[in-house]
Amino acid sequence: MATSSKPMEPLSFYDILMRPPVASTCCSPNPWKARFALNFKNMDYTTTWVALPDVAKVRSSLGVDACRKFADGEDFYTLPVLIDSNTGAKVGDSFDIAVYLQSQYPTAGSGHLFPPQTLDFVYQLETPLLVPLSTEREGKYEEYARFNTNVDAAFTAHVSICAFKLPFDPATEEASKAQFVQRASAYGLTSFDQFEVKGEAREKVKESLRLMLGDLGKLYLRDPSGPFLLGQQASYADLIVGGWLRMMKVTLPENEWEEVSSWHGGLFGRLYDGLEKFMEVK
Ligand SMILES: N[C@@H](CCC(=O)N[C@@H](CS)C(=O)NCC(=O)O)C(=O)O
Repeated sequence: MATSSKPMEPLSFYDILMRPPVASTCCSPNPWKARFALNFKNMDYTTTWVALPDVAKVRSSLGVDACRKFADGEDFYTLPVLIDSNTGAKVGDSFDIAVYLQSQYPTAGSGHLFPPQTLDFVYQLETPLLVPLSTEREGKYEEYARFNTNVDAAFTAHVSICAFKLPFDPATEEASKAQFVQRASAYGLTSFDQFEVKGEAREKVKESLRLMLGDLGKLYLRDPSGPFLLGQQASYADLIVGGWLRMMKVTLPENEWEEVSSWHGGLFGRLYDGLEKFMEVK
């Protein structure tokens, strides 16, 4: 805990800028997990919005090492980053941010982010991801860390139906799209239009998403009082899933989001609605 008599400085949170107004368009899943955690803990913080092509430059200038690598081993600079000037902490990974908030501000806001629970959701990737996920950390809250890795893999495997409708900021839209195309060039992509997944191919991804959500949903059926895994008590595990649901809500056509949120008895729609109390964009 910050124990000095000095008033607490607001924390600085860095997220990726999308098309204004950002409050309704920001949709990067990992920054969302961190925002959810900040709001859960009722922290005072400000957001710095970083243009997508500037993420590497900004993260480096903050002195925060990359926590992801491209398939060729090159550093992949990402957000979120959280800086806490009250303690001097600089944290550059959404999971680490939640762990930091829990250890530094244990009693703040809605309580413990990591209450003990079994999170045995396993997702087996059929093909390697375009950009590998961060390496799973060992140490505190391993059950949650494993869940985070599996949920990230499960949603990333279906993110192809989201990419085309990402609400890029117009000022850097062309540069952002060029960056995406360049990353996917190993798969033969040469233009952003090729990111659009249509027709039968889209239906196939949606069906696979429905099945994956059915598996994940089994964990939610253990406490049917819902909408969270532990019934009325939200935990960081719900916030992890919520980060990805938020991306889908923003990037899927409205009728498809309606479908996703109604699958499996409306489980994920209820979860999303339940998380709205932690969705304030500051
Ligand atoms: N393990 C990291 C992953 C962060 C990450 O992949 N962030 C994405 C947004 S969700 C990013 O910054 N992408 C930048 C880009 O695509 O250039 C975390 O949880 O913070």
